[in-house]
Amino acid sequence: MALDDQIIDDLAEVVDEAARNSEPIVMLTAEHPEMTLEDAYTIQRRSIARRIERGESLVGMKMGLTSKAKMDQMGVHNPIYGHLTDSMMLADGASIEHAAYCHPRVEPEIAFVMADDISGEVGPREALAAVEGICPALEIIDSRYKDFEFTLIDVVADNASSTGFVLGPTVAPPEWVELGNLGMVMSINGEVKATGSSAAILEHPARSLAALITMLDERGEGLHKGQVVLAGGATKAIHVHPGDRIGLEVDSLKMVELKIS
Ligand code: OOG
Ligand code: MG
Repeated sequence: MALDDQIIDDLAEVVDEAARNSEPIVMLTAEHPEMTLEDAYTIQRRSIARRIERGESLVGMKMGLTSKAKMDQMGVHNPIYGHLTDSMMLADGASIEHAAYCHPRVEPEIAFVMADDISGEVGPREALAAVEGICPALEIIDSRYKDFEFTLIDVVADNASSTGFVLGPTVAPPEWVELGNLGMVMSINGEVKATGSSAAILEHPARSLAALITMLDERGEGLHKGQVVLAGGATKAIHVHPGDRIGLEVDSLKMVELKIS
């Protein structure tokens, strides 16, 4: 670690407060250019610990930057992960207030629900064996950085821009569907805004799940039964506005919806 423990604690408070108040901040690396990726993940974990101290609970994890579209949008080449708490979970069809966010964007995703605990350096097949089902999901990301100016390290410290997510109603066992190539169509007010395939997610969403479990293992951690994992956006993120009704249709799965007021 490059940063002093006290600085890591202070920065965890900065990102936590920014997320809590939806208040944009200057990227952390501007003042701390020596910050490493490992420091950033420690800041992320400490910011989540603060949320848990306030009564939130950990419900799962998200992968980010798992598709070429997202990597290009961010100008990076490595997947990252973030933590999901119960306060980020929205009901299918829920309405959220645009004014409560900094600059919210939405992404079409596939989510896994875990049937078993799993940890270690695993491959996609092994990862999939621990899955109970999959669902279509919309993720709302809301980077807390001013003017979208940040490095990969800043995004990791900011919990990979995690803000909210909606899971679709259907949880189908993975062997029932062609998980590696499901068509995905995201529309806003009935107009198609993004189309893609689950193949865009590291070529197969199970590879994203395996990559997450393997990255968590570096910290001696793993996934637990019942946890949700967002595999990452299949297309680039789309800005949302008041009055938007966002829908995602994924082949073989039911639709998931979110409204913005
Ligand atoms: C980082 C979060 C990326 C995804 O699905 O790729 C992400 C960002 O774009 O702000 O959630
Ligand atoms: Mg995402």
